[in-house]
Amino acid sequence: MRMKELSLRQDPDLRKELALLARGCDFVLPSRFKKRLRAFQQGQAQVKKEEPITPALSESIPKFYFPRGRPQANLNIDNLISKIEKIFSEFPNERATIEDMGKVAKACECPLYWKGPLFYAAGGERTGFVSVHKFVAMWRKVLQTCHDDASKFLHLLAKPGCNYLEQEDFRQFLMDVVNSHPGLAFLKEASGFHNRYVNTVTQRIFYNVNRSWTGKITQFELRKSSFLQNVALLEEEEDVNHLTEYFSYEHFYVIYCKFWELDTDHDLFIDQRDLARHNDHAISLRMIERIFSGTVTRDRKVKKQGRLSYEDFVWFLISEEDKKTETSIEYWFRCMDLDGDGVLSMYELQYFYEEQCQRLEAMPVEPLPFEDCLCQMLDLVRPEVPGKITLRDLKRCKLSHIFFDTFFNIEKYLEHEQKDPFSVLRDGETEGQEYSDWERYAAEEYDTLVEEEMANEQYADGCGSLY
Ligand SMILES: [Ca+2]
Ligand SMILES: [Ca+2]
Repeated sequence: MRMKELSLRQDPDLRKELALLARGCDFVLPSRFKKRLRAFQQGQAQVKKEEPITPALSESIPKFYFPRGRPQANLNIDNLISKIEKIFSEFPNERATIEDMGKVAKACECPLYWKGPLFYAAGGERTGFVSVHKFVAMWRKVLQTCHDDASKFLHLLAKPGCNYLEQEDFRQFLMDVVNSHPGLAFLKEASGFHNRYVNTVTQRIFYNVNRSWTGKITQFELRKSSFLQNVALLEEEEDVNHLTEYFSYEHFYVIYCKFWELDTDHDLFIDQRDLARHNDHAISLRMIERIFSGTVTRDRKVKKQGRLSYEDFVWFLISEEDKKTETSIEYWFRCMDLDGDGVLSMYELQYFYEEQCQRLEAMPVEPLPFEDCLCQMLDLVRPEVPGKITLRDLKRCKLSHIFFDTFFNIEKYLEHEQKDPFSVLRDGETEGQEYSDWERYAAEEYDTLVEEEMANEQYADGCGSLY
């Protein structure tokens, strides 16, 4: 019995799962782990009966599964509540408006910009204020049931009874940021842009946080991401442009202007011909077609109606300009995996390379024969199973951007070709890199757009007047 228990303990997979659970992760254990966990626990129980009790084994297994965070020891809820009641006593009729909620958030020991979610979770939207009783009842329940920031924030934003967040759940929170953050004060006059900014930030949240692509952010995903740290930073950082992961206005401006250029009739949708014009037709038509196939877009009508929404364009542009992130690698992998079997096979690579060859010949540049290109790429990716490139291989190789550009972006492919191989290898080392490819692109494009704007003051339509 002891041997069996030891071998389970040494099992690296199980240990990893246990470690994750011990940190309070919220996800369902695969059944094979459940079985092994049960066996492990039963093993422990029998050891207790059969063997002399040693101190280590006599302790019962501590609770390690905390779906709503690990409860804090000595948490005095009544103390916390009395602080909040004191703040409410300062307000007329002990009612707080949205403007008062900053003080309430601080009394709750929350980051300042939790004020919107706190207000709306206590029903403030209906009456325009929250009473002390309603607020305290709501917050007491949160304190009793949610034990860390991810769990509390999700509870505040989610629809009743839901344990995940969908895109619209972020709306009120983000609108409150737009309405009250000093770094976005200039947007006050331009209410038409509030929605666009909120939509863009929402897409960026899902792009970075919703690693499962389900459209539903779980507590586990929220906890693992940098999002709540960024929400906390909104309080200290007066310039939202420094928060480049989610909230940067400049990044929004770049994405929106890039879309505006392609969306010539400004109905907020683009078709394949519009998207093909991106970056001077750098992306192959076969790839453009794949983007409209429904494999990487949230809007279900993309394939049927042949048009891409602004929200889906946000995903496209970030993936196109930074092919080193996990989401981006998944994005392009999905596009290249024509039969969806989870492997890029030779015929799929050849399908995309054919068009690259035709385009090179038209330039005219003599293309590398497919076999030579294939050798180079296999050398670069070094797949675990020879000849079969998986998502895992591409994430591991650190040069996924070169791989993808070789197959569908003629301009970037030629750029990589002109670099010496050593600088390319250095490029692959993203760790320690000060700016991501996306940040660099957004900064350069923003400067260009502002210069253009200054050079042409008469350019007054659409996004022209909003930098
Ligand atoms: Ca259009
Ligand atoms: Ca495939």
